Amino acid sequence: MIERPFACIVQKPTGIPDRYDNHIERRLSSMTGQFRDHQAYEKLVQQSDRVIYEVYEGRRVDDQRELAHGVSIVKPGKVGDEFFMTKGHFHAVLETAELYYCIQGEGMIVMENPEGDWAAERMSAGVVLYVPPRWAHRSVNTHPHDELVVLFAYRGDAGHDYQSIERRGFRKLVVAAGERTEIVDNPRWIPLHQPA
Ligand code: PAN
Ligand code: ZN
Repeated sequence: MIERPFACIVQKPTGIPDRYDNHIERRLSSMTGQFRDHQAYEKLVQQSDRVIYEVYEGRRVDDQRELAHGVSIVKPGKVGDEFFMTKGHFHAVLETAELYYCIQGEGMIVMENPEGDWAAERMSAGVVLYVPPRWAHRSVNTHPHDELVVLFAYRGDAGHDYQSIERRGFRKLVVAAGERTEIVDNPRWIPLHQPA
């Protein structure tokens, strides 16, 4: 249990909280198979295996009374025409929700449920997004230069199921079409619940 109240400040312009317990860096090489242009992906990984997002977590307590919380920072950039993004996941305890608050930057949260319904919401400074129980979620940075900084909170014991997304991807991808952002079908997506 976290015994005492505490506050922290998300510093500007870095988006890094002035107190945190855990810092996670995810590099391009941890996203094998997720970007649709495999050649562009391999080339970029070989050129430089960049950090494409970071997470600063507050103390995580695996307890349903607590709220896991922190800040995720997705870097600007693309693999081919597809924007940098997080791995994305369902919660291991599927029936748990999450709240996002966009602090700075521009992007999109792409979501889907096990039945294959999907949704995408635009994020910019001040947007609050409620991700209901059962919906997988992924953050995508659509800005050409700025980082996407998002505060998150979810039930402490929710856990993460990354495997389902690693295996079949998200139904929708977010790509650049000139100056515009487009949501397109993922050619390798397979429904989680195939009809018998
Ligand atoms: C977020 C994510 C964070 C990083 O805190 O963990 O944005 O994305 P991945 O976990 O998909 O790598 C969250 O949704 N937590 O449950
Ligand atoms: Zn989550």
